[in-house]
Amino acid sequence: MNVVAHTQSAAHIDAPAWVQHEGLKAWVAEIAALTQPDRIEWCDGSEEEYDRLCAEMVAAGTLRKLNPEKRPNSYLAWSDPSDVARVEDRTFICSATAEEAGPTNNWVDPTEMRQTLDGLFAGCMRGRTMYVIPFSMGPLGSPIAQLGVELSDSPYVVVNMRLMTRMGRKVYDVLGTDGYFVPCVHSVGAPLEPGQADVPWPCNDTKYIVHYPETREIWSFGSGYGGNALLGKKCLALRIASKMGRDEGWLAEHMLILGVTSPEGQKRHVAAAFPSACGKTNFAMLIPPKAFPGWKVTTIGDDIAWIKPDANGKLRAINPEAGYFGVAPGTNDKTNHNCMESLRANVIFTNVALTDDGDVWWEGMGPEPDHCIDWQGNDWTPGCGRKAAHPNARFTVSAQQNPAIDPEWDNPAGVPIDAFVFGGRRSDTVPLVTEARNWQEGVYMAATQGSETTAAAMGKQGVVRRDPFAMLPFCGYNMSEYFAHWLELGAKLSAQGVTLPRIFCVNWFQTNDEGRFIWPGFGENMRVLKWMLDRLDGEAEGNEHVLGVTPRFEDLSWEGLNFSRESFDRITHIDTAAWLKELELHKELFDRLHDKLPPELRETKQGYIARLQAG
Ligand code: SAT
Ligand code: MN
Repeated sequence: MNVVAHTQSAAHIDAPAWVQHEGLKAWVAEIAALTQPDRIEWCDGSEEEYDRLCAEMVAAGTLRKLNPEKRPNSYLAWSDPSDVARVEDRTFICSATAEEAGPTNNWVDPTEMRQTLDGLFAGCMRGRTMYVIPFSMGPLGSPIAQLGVELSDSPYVVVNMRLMTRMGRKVYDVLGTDGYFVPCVHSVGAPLEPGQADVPWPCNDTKYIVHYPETREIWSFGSGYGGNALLGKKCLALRIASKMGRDEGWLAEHMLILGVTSPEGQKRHVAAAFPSACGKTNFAMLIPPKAFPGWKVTTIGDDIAWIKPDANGKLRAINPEAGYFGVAPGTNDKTNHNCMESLRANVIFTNVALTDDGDVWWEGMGPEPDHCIDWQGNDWTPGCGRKAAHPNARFTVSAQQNPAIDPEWDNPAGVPIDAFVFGGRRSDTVPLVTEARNWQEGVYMAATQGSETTAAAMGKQGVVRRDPFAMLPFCGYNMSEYFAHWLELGAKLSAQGVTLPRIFCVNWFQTNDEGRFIWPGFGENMRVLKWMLDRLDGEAEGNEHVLGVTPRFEDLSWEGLNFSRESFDRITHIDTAAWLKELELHKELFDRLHDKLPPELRETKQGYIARLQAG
């Protein structure tokens, strides 16, 4: 049904009767006229559609069906080796001016970028199907949620979006005849000539991940992988939504959300931001140790939080996503039992290894197989010198498969946030946990958080990469204005008499002289989490120092864990000289952001320095 060649009218796109939105139809016709797909398919989000597309991708060699006895209803995709991760250097925030994008984002004048993209997208879907993918970020109809429609020529994107978002026909019920949606255009950038054979993972060496914050549009070209292609995730739910939040008085954050229920039944909610490789998914699915009988940790989200003040000013959060796109390597039954349970069936794996019995394997999953096929399709044996799974190999799975899913995870009203936690990976200086004295000092800590680069893992002094709020690659506007937004929101809510969430800063990653982690982490982080929650009730003591409050050894519960006072003192000690040096390093970040940097941050820094020097 070659319906679209140079069609300008909505009449020729064969929209099904359940699509009643004329604006959407006109936009689909416009994009089809530009990209010239052979066919248009209006996705309904049904299981039948999912199964059919997966079967088509198996036939095309894009997916392998895994052994149904080992991994029911699950698939494995191997990407092109050039298309394995987000491409930050090809990600652009095309606001009207460079200042609005700020010094931490790539910026190109929007007029110029539109010209470039018009050229790239012209005819780019020839020989392919354009899928119309309606989705909701957040519970359908929630006042915090947003709708989007992604037009993509990748069936892999369709099936992943069905797991990662609320996708399908039900979105049209909310959208109605004239509802607002964020338009997202995606192409792998690999048109096919008549008769030309396809490859298993089409993509293009030229890649653009482009955001127009003013018109709230997303255009992505050349990649079929993860956040480059599943446009609801980092593009919409963080870059575009952070800008919406600034304009409208709410927050779109790179945060997990978890619930903690005490044996007495009191429930608290925590939102936590960590840069990549800090065990975010593990923290979101934490299992309390045996010494905490009756305590329960439940997952609302593992990656993104949208947080809005309710009518009383209380900050309430939803997880805009409906699935997990998590890193597979390192995940196992000990590090994350709940995650492994989530992955038993109905999973799409990308770039992990295929075992001889038709299952999957990755580094750190468990015992090495004697033989498998690596993520590039080659034979792999232990000691061959290559990784079997790509280090950024992923699983895509519906959140509903998580045995620790929070009963409120889909509540349109969200959950009330009691505490924010910020963390990084630091081998020294930053203590296990610190409660900020107030909102402003908490914002300072979050703004200056960072992780050591891998040089540290090789035993050298690592270089700290600052990653403010873990938002560096995800803030859709000027990072300095983002800090100001956090400060203003806090000030506004305080002025209304609202009790703000407390802000804590954690570091699970201090190392000893042999370079080994001192703190056991994982489930044992429950001990720190409990201290934080007890602080909210005024039930936990701590040592107040120049940066805030940190527990003393006797302030944590140690039942069931053999951890020495000496080790604890080492990972909670405030080293004055190290902190003076650390604060000096923050200057680099502040200099880079100096244009619109809120003066409160420099004042906070001066306050810390003065207190440290006063000893
Ligand atoms: O590829 S994603 O952007 O979805 C995940 C990540 O890189 O953080
Ligand atoms: Mn993330």
